[in-house]
Amino acid sequence: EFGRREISLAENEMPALMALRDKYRDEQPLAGAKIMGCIHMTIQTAVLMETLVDLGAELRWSSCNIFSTQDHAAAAMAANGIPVFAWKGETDEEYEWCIEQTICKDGSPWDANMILDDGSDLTSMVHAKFPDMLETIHGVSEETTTGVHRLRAMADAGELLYPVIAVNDAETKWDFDNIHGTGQSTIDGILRATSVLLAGKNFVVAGYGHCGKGLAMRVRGMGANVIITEIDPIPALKAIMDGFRVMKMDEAASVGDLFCTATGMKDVIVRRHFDSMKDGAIVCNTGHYDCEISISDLEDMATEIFTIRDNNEAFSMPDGRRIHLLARGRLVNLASAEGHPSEVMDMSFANQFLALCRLAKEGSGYD
Ligand code: NRN
Repeated sequence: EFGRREISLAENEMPALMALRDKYRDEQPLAGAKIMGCIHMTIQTAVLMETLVDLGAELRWSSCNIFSTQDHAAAAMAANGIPVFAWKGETDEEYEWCIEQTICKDGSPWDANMILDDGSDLTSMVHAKFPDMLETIHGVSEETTTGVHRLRAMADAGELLYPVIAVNDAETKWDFDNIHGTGQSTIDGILRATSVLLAGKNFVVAGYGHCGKGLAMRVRGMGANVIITEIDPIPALKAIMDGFRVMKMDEAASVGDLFCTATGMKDVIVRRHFDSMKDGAIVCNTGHYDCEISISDLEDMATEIFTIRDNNEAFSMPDGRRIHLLARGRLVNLASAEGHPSEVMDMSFANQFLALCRLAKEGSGYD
């Protein structure tokens, strides 16, 4: 019931999806569409899922992160007869198992013909373990920056065997979701895990892409002194001209009170940075994968690790300093809060809907 109540609230905040339901109900553009979905199983995703079903699709669904499922959203989908394999706090093995359940029905691959992916873990698994399905899959609509990067790398290597619609690259997705969604939901995740004062603090944002820019803009609004770290001179110059201090992480590590990575790269914050951080420094990540902060370095250095509260662990250093890691370095906005608000996901998911309708219309001949 709780999930259904929140879904009905979200429907009022997602007018684009609701208008698309009305516009296309008679046409049933997704009749015959059998979609495997791998994206954060949130209330907003539930509204997208029920839109797809309303317009004809059959779904099997998992989340694309072990911590991002909102269980009441997943329960509402299950109660509505939609096969969903997702819960908050999956192990890495359970995560793989959940994705496999969306590929297989009763133990063998079903006749799925489309994919909705976020980060392209589902695409990777289908290509690696179920290559026979590739003939019947018209293509994938990919939600996020990291997923698009991975798919482009697969395509460049000649390994991508079906078409991709990069939903992330739609202006009405990245210029709103990545900037304004990430800005608000990342602060939300940090505050739920720490209740820390942001005003007056030195807040280091690693990466000045769309997500980093949105986060920097919002954190400045909370009164923090924002420092940007970058490896690319062009976004670094943009950050300077947007009025932020810019430095390398080697320098920022000793200045920051809070750190959040938004680079999509790996090993952005590593041992030598932890060595020079202040006592009580708070470190987190809002990128898709948990590779941006070196958890293994932090674990190797720590004399003691203990949980302060949900999504907030203190790592004690030999010299007595304590460093706080939020959500185990996994995307803090969805692991420690509820991801982006409905209004901005409405824009992203309207694009997802249109992309899936295009894949359904073009069918397997799509170039
Ligand atoms: N509430 C949400 N539901 C949500 N917040 C952010 N995202 C969400 N997906 C479902 C995704 C954004 O679109 C995470 C993706 O990585 C990002 O592109």
